[in-house]
Amino acid sequence: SIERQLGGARYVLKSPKTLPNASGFLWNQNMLIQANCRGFALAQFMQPDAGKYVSGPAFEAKTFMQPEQPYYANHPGRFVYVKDNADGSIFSAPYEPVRANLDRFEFIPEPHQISWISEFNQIRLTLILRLPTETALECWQISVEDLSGQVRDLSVYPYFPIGYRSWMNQSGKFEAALNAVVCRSIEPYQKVQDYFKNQSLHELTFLAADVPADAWETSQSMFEGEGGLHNPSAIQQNVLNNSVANYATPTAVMQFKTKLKPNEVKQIHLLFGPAKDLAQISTYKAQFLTQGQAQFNNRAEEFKAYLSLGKGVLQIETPDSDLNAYVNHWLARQLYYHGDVNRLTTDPQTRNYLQDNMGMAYIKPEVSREAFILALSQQHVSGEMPDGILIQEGAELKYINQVPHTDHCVWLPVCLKAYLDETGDYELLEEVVGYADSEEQSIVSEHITRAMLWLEQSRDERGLSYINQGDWCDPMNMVGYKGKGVSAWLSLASAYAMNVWIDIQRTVDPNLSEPLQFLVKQSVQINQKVNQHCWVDDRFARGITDDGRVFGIAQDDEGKIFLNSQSWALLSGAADASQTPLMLQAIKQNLDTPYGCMMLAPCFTNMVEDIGRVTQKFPGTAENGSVYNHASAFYAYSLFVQGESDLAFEQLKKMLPTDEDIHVKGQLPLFIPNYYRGAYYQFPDEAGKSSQLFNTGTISWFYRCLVEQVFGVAGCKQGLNIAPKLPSHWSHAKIQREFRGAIFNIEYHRSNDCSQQLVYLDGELLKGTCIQNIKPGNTYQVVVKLPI
Ligand code: CEZ
Repeated sequence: SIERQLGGARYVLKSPKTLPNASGFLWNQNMLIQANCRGFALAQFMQPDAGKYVSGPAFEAKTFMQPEQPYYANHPGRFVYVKDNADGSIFSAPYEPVRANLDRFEFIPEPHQISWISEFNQIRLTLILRLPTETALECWQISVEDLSGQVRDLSVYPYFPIGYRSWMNQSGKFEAALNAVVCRSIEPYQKVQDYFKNQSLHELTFLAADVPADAWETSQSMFEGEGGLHNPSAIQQNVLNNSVANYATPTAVMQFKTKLKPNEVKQIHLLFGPAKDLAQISTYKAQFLTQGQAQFNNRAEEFKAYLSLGKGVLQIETPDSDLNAYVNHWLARQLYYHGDVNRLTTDPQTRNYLQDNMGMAYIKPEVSREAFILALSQQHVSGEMPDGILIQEGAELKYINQVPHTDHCVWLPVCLKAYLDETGDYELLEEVVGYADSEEQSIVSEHITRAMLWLEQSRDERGLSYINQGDWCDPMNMVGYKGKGVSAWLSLASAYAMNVWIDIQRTVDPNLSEPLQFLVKQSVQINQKVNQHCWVDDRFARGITDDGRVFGIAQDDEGKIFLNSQSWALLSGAADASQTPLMLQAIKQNLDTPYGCMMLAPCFTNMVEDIGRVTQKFPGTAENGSVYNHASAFYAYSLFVQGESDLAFEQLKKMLPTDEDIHVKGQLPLFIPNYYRGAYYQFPDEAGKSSQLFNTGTISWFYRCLVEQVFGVAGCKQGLNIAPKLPSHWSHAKIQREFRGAIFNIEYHRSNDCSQQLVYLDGELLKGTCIQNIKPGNTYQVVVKLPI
């Protein structure tokens, strides 16, 4: 029931029941929408903070995009009812709310649009959703087609529920001059200052059509009547009631009476979204709705043009068709989404901002450059980085960014390394940038050295890093809230970050300055201290609590092993040759599942008051022992660096749904989700299920692993370094790699006639592994021979 078309550029899901939560997502500069195969949808737009323009029937929390969103009958969605006026039979597209037994169903997510085909009773309804590239607005095309060869007399009713918007003031009515249902609400508030703040909000939600509506309904309860969503009373009537919703839950429904000649197709175009006032709706209509299909098609062309600016630097042809499909059509897109609109927040978490921009180095490096500078301009003179980066005027640190986390400095050199490799832009290190809390200015290098020194100092008497109320693991908030607890992971990550920074600095000048020489010693010392205090039996513990309890060890009841401590010990050099196999064995035994490695195990089933909120999450979800792909990506990266390439590749592959496990994961391979359910041994029934959430730091690391490790085409200061780590079962592969303005067509072959890697550049054997003197605009042919 799932078909991959165009090499993976298109998927067709042929039943609304096999993967009921499968979804696609579209975004632009001001909005984001995730729509699932059955018609349910979640959308956000910027005003300037992320807000919603429709709600569920109950009041909702407002934080970030949630994993595993539960859908229910009244959940926001975009639906179209169709009634055959001759016999009164009804169905709805795509599938909800009527859930009729359709003769044909197709959910077709593509990079630039999402569409659905539903057939019932010899009527075909095709819905297509597109977005403009800037405006927070949904553009819909509804096509109704007769398949019976008879004259048909139909009523078509788009039903776009608006939901419970406000306990202060909400209403809905049809504005004839606009041919639109317009619903109004007032954002509930109590503080007088919020009245002034709320002036920027777009408090109208409208549905406008290019075909005059014959009738409409704006009250949810009038629409449903006694029939309910499966068979709404309003639709059982000949014409809708044209009611007004005065302080009642509003909805947007229109009726279009349509006579079709045999095999005729008719189209209706709709705009749906938030607006400030009626004038704006009329501007939108002029801009997006007056020329019917031609204008609708422009949306596709524009969106494709937008996506092509984010196409990345890698196209692949490998023996693995699942990997090819994802990498060639979806990976860069998911990365571009993160890097271009920063997950639609105004204060991205610093670690997310830096890692998303690490990925952006492969897409639009000039954007990464600006992002690093902006982040550093918000650094404190002490070297400390803030919890979030304010990327818009007037933005403030909200939600999780008001909780002090201690890892943000780590990401500076780690992410910068990928950027420097990709661009060779070492001038960035010389840029002068200010600080948040002083008039002082210094060059980027000095900023980062200070960040490293801050990490060095933020350690206790044992030499381990304070965790405060969290590190990379957001909800690990009670290990160190009394000011004493330490994080083994952060200690290791600090040592690794220092090492990366020292290497970068050595490339610039082999004679290290005094602070850098100091850091060389300290990173060695940190590794020693972690070994001394946190190595227990066959693993590195996760930390030591405020009261001195070492946790994340076999002696614990739950949370006996944490993946991140092991991965980063491999990266930092803390693990020696005798420890590594022990750790890998412990991971295999405790954490490995068919869907990837769990982040910790066994998952916590009870609150642990000296670890914190993470232990309250449901076992197997998110940080409490899911297969948290971001952590799996760290693990994969650390394995590549260790030379465990096959095991590393396996981690990457498990992130993608394949024919074997797509029904367990419940998601199409259009994006890598932030997690798959873990708790493999504790809750086996749910294990493997996708969170359906496409916001994740995984993507940048996945891309980096492919470029730098699998295909071994990372840049260095002098040029392009060829050092592939192809999975051993691949005998060949082909890629196209764009790099510093040139194109490299690279073929890899395993062959009997070589005992070590041989690189041929335009037919000539290359001395060493680095291709130098690259001329932008040139195309190079490269053959890489690898031993079997
Ligand atoms: O968010 C992510 C963060 O955006 O969790 C990661 C962290 O490194 C990322 O920066 C691991 O903790 O508050 C919470 O409980 C959660 O931790 C969320 O913030 C979490 C969600 O999974 C959203 O992606």
